[in-house]
Amino acid sequence: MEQKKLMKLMLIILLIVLRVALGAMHGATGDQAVINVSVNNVPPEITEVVITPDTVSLSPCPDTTPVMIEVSAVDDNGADDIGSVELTVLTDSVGNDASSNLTTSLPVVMVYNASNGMYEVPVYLKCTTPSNSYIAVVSATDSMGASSSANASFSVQTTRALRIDFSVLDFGAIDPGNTSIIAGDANMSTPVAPTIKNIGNTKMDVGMKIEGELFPINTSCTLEGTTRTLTTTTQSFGVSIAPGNAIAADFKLFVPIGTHAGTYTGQLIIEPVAA
Ligand SMILES: [Ca+2]
Ligand SMILES: [Ca+2]
Repeated sequence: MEQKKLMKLMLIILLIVLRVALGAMHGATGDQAVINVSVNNVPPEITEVVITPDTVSLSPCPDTTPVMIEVSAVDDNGADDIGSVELTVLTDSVGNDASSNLTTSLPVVMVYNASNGMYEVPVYLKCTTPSNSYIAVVSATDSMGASSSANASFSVQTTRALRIDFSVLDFGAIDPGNTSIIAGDANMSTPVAPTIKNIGNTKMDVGMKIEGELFPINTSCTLEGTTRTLTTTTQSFGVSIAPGNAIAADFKLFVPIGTHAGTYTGQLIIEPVAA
């Protein structure tokens, strides 16, 4: 019995102690302070610019040639703070504006590709883009208008190419001792009047030769005032045709006295050569 009384007494004492403790807590007084921080905006950073291919071989005119530009960019305010990534400038190796060689005007907005995490855009070079090295400048801008830029270079190789608008030179029926003339023009859509066009990206001269039975009948061609008698060996004319330009090709055929009656055919081979 004595032990039970003692237990009861201890329990009562414990409850009193607890109440006192709780009472003390209810009566506690604290204080408070405002936490303040301003997070700065930092501009995006372009970590990589990749141009593919870095050495471009142009397709002959009128085709254009694609060049892919890819950019990696980060922003310490979060990837979603990057508002836009653009191709802003294209210059040649000495810093002159070269954007007129593109089929689209600058700036060109680049598109985010989730599969490789890069911003990318294909641009198209005109067929007359000169052989040179070029610098592409790209710029990344964030939601607050802060931006940074970076660049990469690529080179364009020389493409020497020509096209003619005629598939046949028909000199007709001629008596021995006579001459037949086919006059050319500078219009690529008139095949009866032969035209040669430079469809490459560099100045070019023209080389010509003939093959077949036509030789040794005297056939000649005149380009820009220079006449060459055609043989089975390629000869150049010493002309300089600018990229995209077309010139007339005048042909003349002379049938010498003593030529047997019959049909004579040959093949005219025309190729671009360095001007
Ligand atoms: Ca930012
Ligand atoms: Ca023509």
